[in-house]
Amino acid sequence: MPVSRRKVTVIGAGNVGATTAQRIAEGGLADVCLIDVVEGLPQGKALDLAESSPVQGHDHAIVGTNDYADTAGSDIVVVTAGLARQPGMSRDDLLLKNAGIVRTVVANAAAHSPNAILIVVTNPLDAMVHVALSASGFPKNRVIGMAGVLDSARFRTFIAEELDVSAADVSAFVLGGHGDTMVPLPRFSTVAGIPLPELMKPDRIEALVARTRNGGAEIVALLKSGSAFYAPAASVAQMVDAILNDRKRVLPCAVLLAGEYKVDGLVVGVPIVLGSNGVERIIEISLTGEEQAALLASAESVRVLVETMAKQPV
Ligand code: TXD
Repeated sequence: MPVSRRKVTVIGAGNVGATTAQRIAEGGLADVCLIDVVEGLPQGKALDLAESSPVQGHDHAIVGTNDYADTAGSDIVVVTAGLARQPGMSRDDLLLKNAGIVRTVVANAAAHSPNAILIVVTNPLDAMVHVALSASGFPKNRVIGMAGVLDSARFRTFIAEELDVSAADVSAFVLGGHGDTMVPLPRFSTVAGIPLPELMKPDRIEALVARTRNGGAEIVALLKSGSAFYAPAASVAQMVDAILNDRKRVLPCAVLLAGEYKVDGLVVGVPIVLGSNGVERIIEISLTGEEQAALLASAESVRVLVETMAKQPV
């Protein structure tokens, strides 16, 4: 029996969106619909990507559009639409502007793909997952924020560099919100199973943790205009692969908690099992008092954003 082709819509044909579309198609994961509010932009990038397919040797369709009708029947919708941070601009400055954009695009996409799983990328990430949950009306297992995979990838990169070992052998865990309140957990970070504190002095671990927290800003400062997109797109593609292939990957993702980790009704980054149902389960690990306090502080900063949005509905 023929297997129907999988379809992923990527909303926002900017840096993260277009690179994500490329990774999904060239990675053999799915057909891609790239949509943006700017006329010609998604069409042009999709055509350019499609014209690489014979060279790359894949046959996934990549279509660009400004019309949500073309997104119908998507298995996954990736939301990157919004404004990117400029130097000196905090993620939170983007809050109200991007909340309006995310609300509109998610409502449109959800109407055309009522069974899709949403992966939210737009910043401020955790707050935008709240917006996507309410705009879609989807259950919480189908609305997932991408931040932890990226933040832990940055931590892994810095650990590998410092120890001069393969990044492939480094695994790292980062919990909490995306931004200054993220909570990297060195004791759950390992090199081929060896806990990081066995391999690195506390002051060096602290330096790498600080660099990870500042990872997005470090790239913004270098680029001068725009923000990171290669590692963010790679992180989204890994989540898309986990869902479409029901891999049940254990990945840190931003999801709505209902009492887990003593957080209720707020979106926070925690380890989840990611498979064809989206969030298959949330993994609770026991935290030290200090780690738990850092996670709760992170959740509180999300609460502030959610309350700000409630006061100024978009
Ligand atoms: O870890 C993470 N979650 C992040 C988040 C990592 C990297 C980037 N992160 C955030 O993703 C970033 O702060 C932004 O909020 C989004 C997208 O970043 P990107 O670098 O791709 O921004 P661009 O290049 O400016 O692209 C945004 C596109 C652009 O083409 C706009 O025209 C489009 O979004 N846009 C829209 N598309 C559809 N519909 C509407 N309403 C719309 N408004 C803007």
